[in-house]
Amino acid sequence: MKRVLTAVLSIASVGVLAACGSGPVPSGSSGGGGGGGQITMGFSQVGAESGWRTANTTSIQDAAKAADVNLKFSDANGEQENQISAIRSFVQQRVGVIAFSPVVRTGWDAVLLEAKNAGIPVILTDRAVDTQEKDVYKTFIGADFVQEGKWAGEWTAKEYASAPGPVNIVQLEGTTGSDPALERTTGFADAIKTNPNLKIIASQSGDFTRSGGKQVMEAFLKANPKIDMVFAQNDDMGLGAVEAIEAAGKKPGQDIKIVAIDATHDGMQATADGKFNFLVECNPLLGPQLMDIAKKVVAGEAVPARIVTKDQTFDQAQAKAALPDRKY
Ligand code: GZL
Repeated sequence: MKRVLTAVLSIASVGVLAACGSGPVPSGSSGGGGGGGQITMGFSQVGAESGWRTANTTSIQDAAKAADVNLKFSDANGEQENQISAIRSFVQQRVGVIAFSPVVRTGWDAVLLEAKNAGIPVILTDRAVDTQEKDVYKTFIGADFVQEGKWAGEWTAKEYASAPGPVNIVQLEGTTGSDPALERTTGFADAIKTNPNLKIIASQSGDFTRSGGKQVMEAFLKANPKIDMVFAQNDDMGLGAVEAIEAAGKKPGQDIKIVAIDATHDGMQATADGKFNFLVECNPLLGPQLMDIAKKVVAGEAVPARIVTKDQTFDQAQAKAALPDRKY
């Protein structure tokens, strides 16, 4: 059954929900926007670690061009200190709005306060932060990662409902401390609790990369004689696991089942080919929504505190049917 988690808040309902900010941003307070002129956006991107990230970057850059937003784009190569430096630089340049995908959840208070004190609004995209500071960002646009983990776990519980125990599962976690890794772990664990035969016998970060997934899976295979299934928190690590499983002389999708999250082209192809058994989408095409919200924020309009992007799931038949029309 194809499930679609519809957007909890659409842009159209902007007027309905209380803004999270402390009211309109004075449009004259920053050089890069407001007052009807072209908006300048400073964007700090995590890096280029996965197919998802590449698609996300392309979406943001294309959407900025289409929306006539002057985009200052910085790639942090996976390092939080690079993101903090980039945000500081955007503040010094007096951009009209700052947006970023935080590589990890914590450690942002100081730089977010600097942006707030400079009167420059901040938008979170893709990943959330943990902060006690009030009104340091206007909204968070991104998926519900707990739900994604739950869908993966619910499929697993169903797939092995009548299997004699124990069912040995290994988990390839995303970047340590990142919002998607923490929340997908939570969602998956909650969902598999329904079947006591399901055991996570090993769990380690592959840092959302294909090479990371392959290295960790090689170690799991050496240390665990019986592995029934892999929960890969993104396609790239799942594809790395496929390489390791095949190198060990086993059949991915058959001897060892694989459930993954992202649904990028390569993940969809692996699912269509039967090497992945179930796939949860995490839509990376956040660019158009980001530009629309940024214009509203710079204009001082109220925006929803949280915008959840919609996801869906794919089994092999659904992946085969969807592949020709996929945009990433
Ligand atoms: C999810 C995103 C994650 C993807 C990975 O929104 O932050 O980071 O699942 C990417 O592929 O590296």
